[in-house]
Amino acid sequence: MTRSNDMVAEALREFAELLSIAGEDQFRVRAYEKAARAVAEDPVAVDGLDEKALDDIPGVGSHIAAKIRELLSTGRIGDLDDLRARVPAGLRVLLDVPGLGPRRARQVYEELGIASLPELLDALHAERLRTLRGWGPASEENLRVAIGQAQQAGARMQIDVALDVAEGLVEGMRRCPAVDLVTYAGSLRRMCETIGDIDLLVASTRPADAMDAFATSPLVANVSARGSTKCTATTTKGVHVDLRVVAPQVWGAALLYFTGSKAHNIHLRRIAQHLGLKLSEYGLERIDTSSSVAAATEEEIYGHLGMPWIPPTLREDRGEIQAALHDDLPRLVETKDIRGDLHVHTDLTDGLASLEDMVDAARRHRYRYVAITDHAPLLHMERMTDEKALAQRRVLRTLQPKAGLTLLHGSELNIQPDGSLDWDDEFLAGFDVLVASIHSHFTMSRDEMSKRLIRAIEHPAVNIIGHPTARSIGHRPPIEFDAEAVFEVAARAGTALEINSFPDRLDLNDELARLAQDHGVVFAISTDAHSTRHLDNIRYGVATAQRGWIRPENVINTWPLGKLRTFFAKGGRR
Ligand code: DGT
Ligand code: CA
Ligand code: CA
Ligand code: ZN
Repeated sequence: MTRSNDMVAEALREFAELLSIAGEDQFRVRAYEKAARAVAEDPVAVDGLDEKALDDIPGVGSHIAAKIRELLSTGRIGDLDDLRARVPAGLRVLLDVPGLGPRRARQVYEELGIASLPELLDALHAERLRTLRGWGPASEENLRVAIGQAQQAGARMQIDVALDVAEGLVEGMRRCPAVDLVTYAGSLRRMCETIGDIDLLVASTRPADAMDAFATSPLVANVSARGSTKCTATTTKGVHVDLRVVAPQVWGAALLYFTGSKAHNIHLRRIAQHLGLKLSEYGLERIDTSSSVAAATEEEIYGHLGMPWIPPTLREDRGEIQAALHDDLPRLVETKDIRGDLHVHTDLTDGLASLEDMVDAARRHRYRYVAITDHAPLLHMERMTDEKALAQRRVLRTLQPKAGLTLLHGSELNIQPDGSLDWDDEFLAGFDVLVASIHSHFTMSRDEMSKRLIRAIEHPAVNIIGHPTARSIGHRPPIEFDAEAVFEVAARAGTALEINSFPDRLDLNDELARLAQDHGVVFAISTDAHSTRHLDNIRYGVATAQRGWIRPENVINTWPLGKLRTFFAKGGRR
């Protein structure tokens, strides 16, 4: 018998748990729990039933029957997506962890302040989860197994998980005397939005010693294959690693090869052939005499192919090779160009840290300015009010004299299905900066969705559209709209589009950002921080911008404050 019932029951249970996290009415929560049990225990397979028959299952009302029918025919429940989208960003990434579940995700978030996957994996590894109420060594082990199984199933990693592991491995290898050079290559060096496996590259004249150091590293759990220069292993956090050891004199050729992308490599090889050269992981050599032309550094190899060094974030064969040949590579925005974060939450709504702590953290980043943008009232579960917003503004003003950076008071508004926003125009005018985002109703016609976005973009108080496509990597597809039309309006209206740095968002993504830049759009690279640690995520937003060929002058938070304030005024006064 089919177990569509299990799938449905699971979704209903998640619905109940998210309603409970959102602080919704207990009757509604219990109605979903009851329906989940009823479906799980019903001997009849639900996937053959129509709405009427579903309604007849004891414990399932007409409202929930309609949701079940929606799930069975479309594979999703729109309201469940909305509910997931409304949970705090840091908690959201925990909800996606296999084997954790909403209740425990919230417990970990609230009691340990864990708001990212690397932090969760650290806690699991340090056996800190078992100290929580209701947990023990067995539940830690179950979680470890569930995460490991998901990884074996070919699931790609979030970039922050991969980078955390890779940086630990590189640091460890650097301490080994047999290691001359070490770095990570592959999709991680290109800063792709998700990572299949980590490719670690080492230059050494004593490969066996270097491989021993890797195999016995405390971060490596299990070596599955070992040759004389190649090794495949799994780390203690369940991450797959390919290690290659090469001679120092071919470092550049190997780094180029193993960084990829494959398409970039193939295009380079074609160019080499036209020049009578052969490019491989061992170097660039002449086809006729097989004598080596270059191998030690990437710069030399690119140089002999007639181009400057190409940054790894561009190596996707999306025009970077032609641009390099014409010495026309874009200057790319870098993390050091970023002067402030324009999307930050505090514990006034769903953040973990206080206003004071977030301001301190922004100062530690040596920012010149930071915008505090807590959620607005229409995201009901956050219970924002006019009074709370004004009180926060007063506190912000009292912190200003000793802050060491400019504190901007903002908010993250909710774009309604018709494009309208929270608060009236007079109240909105009191903010220094406003982000407007879509947090619900992700499925509308392309035409209606475009109108919705355009209305928000054209609002005179809106400065930035937050996470414009509202996607959640691996979970929710981007919303559909006429990108070119929307970008044209954004460019004309003086509304920036966000490149959200959250590892499961990266929104706009690289390709859309590039298209937007071509239409004259400017960007805010922001973290959407819900904890002090999240401010570090800026590197993922910057990398996404680089992959979209974004130049620093088109990123508003590289601008000095005066220019930024003029932009925020949108031609009027603010
Ligand atoms: P991933 O791991 O799926 O996120 O993506 P990559 O790009 O890290 O791919 P991976 O780990 O399979 O290989 C690492 C690099 O090695 C890849 O970016 C380019 C290079 N490479 C692998 N296989 C080939 C190949 O058949 N031809 C060429 N030209 N390069 C390859
Ligand atoms: Ca890889
Ligand atoms: Ca690999
Ligand atoms: Zn936000």
